Amino acid sequence: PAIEFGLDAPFTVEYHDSLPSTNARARELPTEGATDVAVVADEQTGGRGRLDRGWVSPPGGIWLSVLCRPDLPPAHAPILTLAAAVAATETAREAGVDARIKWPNDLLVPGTDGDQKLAGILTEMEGEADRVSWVVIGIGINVGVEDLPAGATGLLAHTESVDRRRFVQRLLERFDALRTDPERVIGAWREHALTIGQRVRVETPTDEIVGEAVDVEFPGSLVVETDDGPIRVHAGDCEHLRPA
Ligand code: BT5
Repeated sequence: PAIEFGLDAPFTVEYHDSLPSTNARARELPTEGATDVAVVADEQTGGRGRLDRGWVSPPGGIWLSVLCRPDLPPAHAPILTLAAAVAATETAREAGVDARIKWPNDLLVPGTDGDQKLAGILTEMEGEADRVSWVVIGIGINVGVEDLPAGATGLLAHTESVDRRRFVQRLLERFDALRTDPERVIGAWREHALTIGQRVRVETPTDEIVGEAVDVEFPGSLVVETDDGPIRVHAGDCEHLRPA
């Protein structure tokens, strides 16, 4: 691995031209005793989404995984996914792209043909009952628009040029500031959310919840107002969220 990304970020940045998956690489690092490392690749050959879905990762995208060892119980770890979503959204918005957050982990850009997916986040962790041992937060942001699946968009569809190194730097700075500030994460998340106020249908492994998404609560649950009252859905339980 070449460590020559040249960033002065609050994380050690490990850059690769090509990897199967930056998350898979970052997951190897805890055994090497590392923390606060960001793994960046130009291309992924086996990019992963949630729930064994794939993530298309052509060259030139922003494929990034952050390894950290937060002092958190595993049940609170979803706040870090939200922190990453806020960091990515604010960085995209700074670059002139109208990114919004779809709960729990997607960045979308609203358009005339509907919302298009700009980015996704995959969080993986290991830990004991009361304390996380490590967390890897994988963030995939499309830059170019070629070779993407239907329904996807890239930063370059919405802005003239993207300095990926600077983008990663700004994203990591924001994530670093947010990771210990859950109140700001929830506040900023609400501000950028597309989901709040929508009628939604959430599929979980055991249930289908239909109602109005009214809020997000620490550590990242969606509050859905149903005919039977409010239901809190945990981020990890969401298989699909669709407009209802
Ligand atoms: C996600 O999963 O949205 C999480 C994606 C995380 C990717 C990053 S890249 C760096 C790190 N290393 C990895 O290996 N992964 C992380 P999910 O919500 O399950 O969405 C996956 C679905 O999005 C797929 O089933 C496709 O329908 C669609 N999809 C695949 N590639 C896409 C892309 N490049 N852009 C937009 N949508 C895509």
